[in-house]
Amino acid sequence: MTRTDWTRDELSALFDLPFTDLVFRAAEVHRAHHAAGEVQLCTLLSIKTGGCPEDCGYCSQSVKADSGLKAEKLMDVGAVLAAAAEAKAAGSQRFCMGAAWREPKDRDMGAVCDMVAGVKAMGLETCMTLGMLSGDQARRLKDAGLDYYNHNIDTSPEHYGDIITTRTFQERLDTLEEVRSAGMAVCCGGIVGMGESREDRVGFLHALATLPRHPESVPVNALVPVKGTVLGDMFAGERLIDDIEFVRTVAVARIAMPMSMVRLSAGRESMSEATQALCFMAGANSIFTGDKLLTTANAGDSKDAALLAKLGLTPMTAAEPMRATEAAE
Ligand code: SAM
Ligand code: DTB
Ligand code: SF4
Repeated sequence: MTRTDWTRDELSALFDLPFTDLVFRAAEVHRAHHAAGEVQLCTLLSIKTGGCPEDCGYCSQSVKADSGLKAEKLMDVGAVLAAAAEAKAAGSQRFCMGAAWREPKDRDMGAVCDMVAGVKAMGLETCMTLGMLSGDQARRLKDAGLDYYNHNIDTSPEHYGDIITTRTFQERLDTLEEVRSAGMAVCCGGIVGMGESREDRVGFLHALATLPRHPESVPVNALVPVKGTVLGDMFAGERLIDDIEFVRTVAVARIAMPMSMVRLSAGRESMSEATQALCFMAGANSIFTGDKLLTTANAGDSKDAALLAKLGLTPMTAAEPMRATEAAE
């Protein structure tokens, strides 16, 4: 039975373990619940870029950011499906579509649902991240064939207001509940390296690990400092998070949420191969592939293939079907 009653003290004690003990424990948990030699490959596409009314301090796509990004319209369904076909050909298992919206407008739902249905018909897992959802929108996405909805809590409840002021932590939880009620799997994680304390990282993982059901996917992003964003400018040229502390965060996520896929997400571009290898050792078993995340650069397929080959890891082919959900039942 997967535990959802973790205390902050317990997670804090895990963080405090000697590093090799922590990684060893995380590796044990990883091996007990997953094929430890396999890594899930996911591809991202920004289906609607820029011009977002929210003020997330890390994001290049906020209207408040001076990142030079030009606001675009929602992509055509055909162009999205062409990108999905490319991702599939490159070996990706999941196709994640992101839109720079506070929430989708009902007039966009038809096109968005067509995208979901088209990508699903190619045999890819479907994921979308469109901001807040109403219950009705969540059900429409589910009916169209959406497998996963990504909606990050980003940081601890206490630190949230320092990063984003245009919505509350509770509003994130409300959308997650709508996603669950509609019967979709949840992808929910956050960002480290935003000037948060160790306690905030504990609080962030605690919030995830005490949800009524653990998210099936937990993306752990390292802040990509984008010029013109509040956080990008604040931390320009600084080391955002110590590599060892990043690996600790991955390890604690793995131990606290044994069934979940833990995704080494944004920030891999600036991470050494050795740090990424430690993350895989500590239980990360999913990455974003391709040469672009949403608006910033990513490692690229050939670099990733070389890294996986060097480490003797293989791309996951069969979906791990909603493990965390099954375990909670
Ligand atoms: N607008 C939707 C929302 O915020 O829910 C979806 C798109 S948003 C770009 C998806 C996630 O990407 C954010 O929740 C955040 O965790 C992550 N993200 C955005 N910019 C980032 C950055 N510069 N570095 C690391 N992660 C970032
Ligand atoms: C997530 O946690 N990370 C992805 C995905 N979910 C949507 C997005 C990362 C974005 C990184 C910054 C950018 O490229 O704009
Ligand atoms: Fe908008 Fe999402 Fe970026 Fe926040 S993270 S500004 S909601 S696109």
